Amino acid sequence: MLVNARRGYISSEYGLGYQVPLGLVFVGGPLTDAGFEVKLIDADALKLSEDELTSAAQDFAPDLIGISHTGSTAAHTHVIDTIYALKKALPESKLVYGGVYPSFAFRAIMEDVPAIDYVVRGEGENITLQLAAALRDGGAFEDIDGLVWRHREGGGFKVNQAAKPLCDLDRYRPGWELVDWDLYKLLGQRAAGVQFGRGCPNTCNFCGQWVFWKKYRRRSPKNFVDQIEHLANEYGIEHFWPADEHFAADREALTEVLEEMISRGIRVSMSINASVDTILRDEDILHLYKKAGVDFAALGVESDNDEVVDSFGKSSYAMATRAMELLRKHGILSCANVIFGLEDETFKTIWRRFLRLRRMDPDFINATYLTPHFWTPLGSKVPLDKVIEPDTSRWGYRNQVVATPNLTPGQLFFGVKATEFFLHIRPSRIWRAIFPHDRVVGRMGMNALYRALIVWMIEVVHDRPKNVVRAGEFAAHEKSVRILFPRATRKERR
Ligand code: B12
Repeated sequence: MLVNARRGYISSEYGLGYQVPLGLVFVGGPLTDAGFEVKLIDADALKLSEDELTSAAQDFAPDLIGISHTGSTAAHTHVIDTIYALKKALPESKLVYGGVYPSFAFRAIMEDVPAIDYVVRGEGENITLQLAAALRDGGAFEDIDGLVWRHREGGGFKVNQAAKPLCDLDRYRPGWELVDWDLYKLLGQRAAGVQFGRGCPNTCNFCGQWVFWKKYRRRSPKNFVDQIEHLANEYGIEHFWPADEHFAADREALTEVLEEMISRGIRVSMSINASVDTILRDEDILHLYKKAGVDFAALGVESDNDEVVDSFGKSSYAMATRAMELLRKHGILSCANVIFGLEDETFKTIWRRFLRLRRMDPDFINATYLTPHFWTPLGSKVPLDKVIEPDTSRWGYRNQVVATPNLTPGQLFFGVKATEFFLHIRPSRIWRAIFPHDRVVGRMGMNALYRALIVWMIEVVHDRPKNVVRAGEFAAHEKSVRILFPRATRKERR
C-alpha cells in the first residue's frame, strides 16, 4: 500500500490544488507490473483523518506500506505522525519511507523513528521492487543498493551503498491506473503530473534537486508523448505539469516531443519549468511550444541583481526580461520564480526588485525565501545561528527561515507581500487578464490570478512569521536542529 500522508499545504488547499503524488505513482507501476497487488491512498487530497486512513489500511492489510509526501521536509513531521498511527494499527506490516528529505536525513530518521523498517534513498522504482521481492522471497537486504534497513526490530540499522541513477527510464512505467483522477485539478482542468527528464544541467548552490537526481537523463520522446496521449484518452486529462526541474534541457529531444504532440493532434495544456537561457535559445521554436500546448512556463529568475545570479551562473536581468517578452509574444503565461534572502535584504533591495520585476513584466511571480536544506552547497554553509525558524513544517520556501540582518521577519514579510500584491494587480497585468492572447490562456490566467490572490490573503492572515526565534537561539531547539540539519557521513552522501 502506497500512502501520501495528510499535510494540507496552503498552496494545495487554496492555490494550485492537490496534485497527483507522482513519486508514489512511479513506485507503484513497476510493483504492479512485477505482479504485486498495489493500492494508492492519497490521504492528503482525500483529507483523511488518521482513523479513516488506518481503517482503510486495515481493510487492505498490506505486507508493505510505502509512505512519503511530495512537500518533503515541511511535511516530514506529518509523515512521521502517520507512520506511528499506521504501525500501531498494523504492527505486522513492514514500513518504508521514501522521497527527497529521507533520502538525505535517513540516519537521523532511522535513529529517531523505530516504527520505520526501511528508508529508500533516491529514486524509488528499482529499490522498492527489490525490497518487495526480498520480503516475498526471503532475499538478502544487503544486496539492495540505496536501501537503509533495520536488522533488529526497533533497533539497529544498516546503510547500503547508494544506488546508481536509473538510465533507461522508459523501462519504468508509472502506475496511472492506481490514481483516482477525479481528485486532481490544476487551474480548473483535470490534471496529471508526468516526467520527461530527471535532474538538471544547472548546479545552483541553493537547490538540492540536481544533488538528488545526480545527473540529467530523460525518457524517449515517444514514450513521454505516449503517456500524455494515454492519460488524455483514457482519463480525460486536460492539463499536464511535467515534474521536470528543467523541461527544456535537451533541445533536440524537446523538439521531438513538441513535434510529436503536434503531429498526433493531442490537444492539451502544459505548464513547464524551464530556464531563461533555454527560452532565449529556443526563440525560433517557441511557436512549437505553444502549438504543442505549452500555455504556462515558470522560469527561475531568482534575483534581479546580476551580481547575485552571476555567483551561481544564472542569466542576467536583461536576459530574463527578454525571455518574458518572448513568452508573452507567443501567448505563453509566464511566472518568475524569485528568492528573497539571496542578498542581505533591505527595503531598498525589495523596492528595486519590485521596480525591476514590474519592468520584466511576467504574468505571475512566485516569491520564495532562501531555505538552507543541509544537502545543498549553500545550505551546508549557513551557520545555525542565522536560522530563525524552528518550526520544520514552515521549511517549504514560503516562510522566512534565515535571518536578514537589516530587516526583522515582520518587515521582510511586509516587503514580500507588498511586492506580490502590487505586481499582480499592476495595470499591464490586469489588461492582459481582460484581453488575453487566446481563450485558453485567458481562462487559465484568470483562474491562476484569482487563486494567487486567495493564497496571498490567507498567508497574510494566517502565515505571518509568528514563532520565529532570534538569530542565535535556534540551536536550543534540539528536535528541529536534528530534523533540519542531520548529517550523513560523506561516503554515504555519495
Ligand atoms: C511539480 C512540483 C510541485 C507541484 C505539484 C506537486 C504535487 N505532486 O503535489 C506544485 C507546484 C503544486 C508543488 C507544490 C509544492 N512543492 Co513542489 N515540486 C514539484 C517538482 C518540480 C516535481 C515533483 C515530482 O512529482 N517529482 C517527480 C517524482 C517522480 O519525484 P519524487 O517525488 O522525488 O519521487 C521519487 C523519489 O523521491 C522516490 N520516492 C518518492 N516517494 C516515495 C515513497 C516511497 C515509499 C519510496 C520507496 C520512494 C519514494 O521515488 C520516486 C521515483 O523515483 C519537485 C522537484 C522535482 N523535480 O522532484 C518540487 C518539490 C518536490 N517541491 C517542493 C516544495 C517545497 C513544494 C511545496 C511545499 C511549496 C509550497 N510551500 O507550497 C508545495 C507542496 C505541495 C504538495 N502537496 O506536495 C520541494 C521539496 C523540497 C524539500 N526537500 O522539502 C521540491 C523538491 C522542489 C525543490 N527544488 O526543492 N510542487
